[in-house]
Amino acid sequence: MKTFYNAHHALHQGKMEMFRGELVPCFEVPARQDHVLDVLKARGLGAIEAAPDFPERAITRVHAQRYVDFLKTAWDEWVALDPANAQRDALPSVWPVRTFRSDVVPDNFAARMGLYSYDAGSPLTSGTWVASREGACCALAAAREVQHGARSAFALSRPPGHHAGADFFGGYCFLNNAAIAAQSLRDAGVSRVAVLDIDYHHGNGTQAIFYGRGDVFFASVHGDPRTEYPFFLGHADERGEGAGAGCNLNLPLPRGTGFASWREAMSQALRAISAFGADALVVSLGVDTFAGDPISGFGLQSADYLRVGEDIAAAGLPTVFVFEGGYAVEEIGTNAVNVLDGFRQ
Ligand code: SP5
Ligand code: ZN
Repeated sequence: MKTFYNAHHALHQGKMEMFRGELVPCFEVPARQDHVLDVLKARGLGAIEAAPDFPERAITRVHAQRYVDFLKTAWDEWVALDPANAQRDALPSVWPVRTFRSDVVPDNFAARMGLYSYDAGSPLTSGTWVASREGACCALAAAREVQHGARSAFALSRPPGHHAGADFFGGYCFLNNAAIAAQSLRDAGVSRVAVLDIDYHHGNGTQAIFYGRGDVFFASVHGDPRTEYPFFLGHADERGEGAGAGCNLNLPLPRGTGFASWREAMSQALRAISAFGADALVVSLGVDTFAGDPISGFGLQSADYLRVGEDIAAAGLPTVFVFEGGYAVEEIGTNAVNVLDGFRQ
């Protein structure tokens, strides 16, 4: 399987995220991608290439133009507020929740940070736009590979993507790489696309992007949002709306769930994807389901990820893997590559 990796990922390097009233060091660090790349090379899973460039319109098929324009200039605006800002990342601190308007774009930079985000855990840095844009290119290249007949391809990138919506960032995510890949497959003529999200956290951004559509099915296995991030979406009764009614499947599981129950839920998701009649599959591949993950609560072991890959392969669909979360940095390479290795058997 060919891998397209993000050659510019390290330009996005957040310093601190807000947690329980304190700024703590970011969990989403550059070493994550580097470790996966090292293991990929060591295990010889196929060609590894930097992503080619794609036009911005592939991104704005999924994301609002005004949001993309904001991301492009946000760092320069942040530094223009105060030259000392060059030494610290930008974090939002005010949001337009219920009863506020979001149709009028404020002039104030801090207000726009809030308009286009939903948490204070996702620092925007000097290289966020360049790294995120390159990540979208990785996803687009992997999708094109599959569209041209490959059985699978892997987009290895950070920052991750599945929490980013059409016009907001959050959950360490800025551009929704999985959604961009899925949309590019649709635009290339693939009639029905499914996204299987197996990151520990619900893929709220991906769900929201496709919620009203009947051409892209979204299925997710994740920590129950009653207790787990992102808290405000990901419940079982969210089944899609309008043309998308019945095209969204959430399988929330309690904190502490082990591989046997988790695997049964993923099988259920794969059966639903098969019943939908998908012609291609995009997998949001997070490995924060690992027992040793520092911010998550499932109990998967490294060897279990081989079975995960085998189960996905058994669906028999052309498959684009898109890297998402996973914060046990030492094991992240083994766990992610095990999925790809299991798939190829
Ligand atoms: C892509 C992805 O996996 N995003 C996850 C975003 C989670 N953000 C909230 C993290 C809360 C950190 N909790 C720290 C617990 C330390 N003991
Ligand atoms: Zn996650």
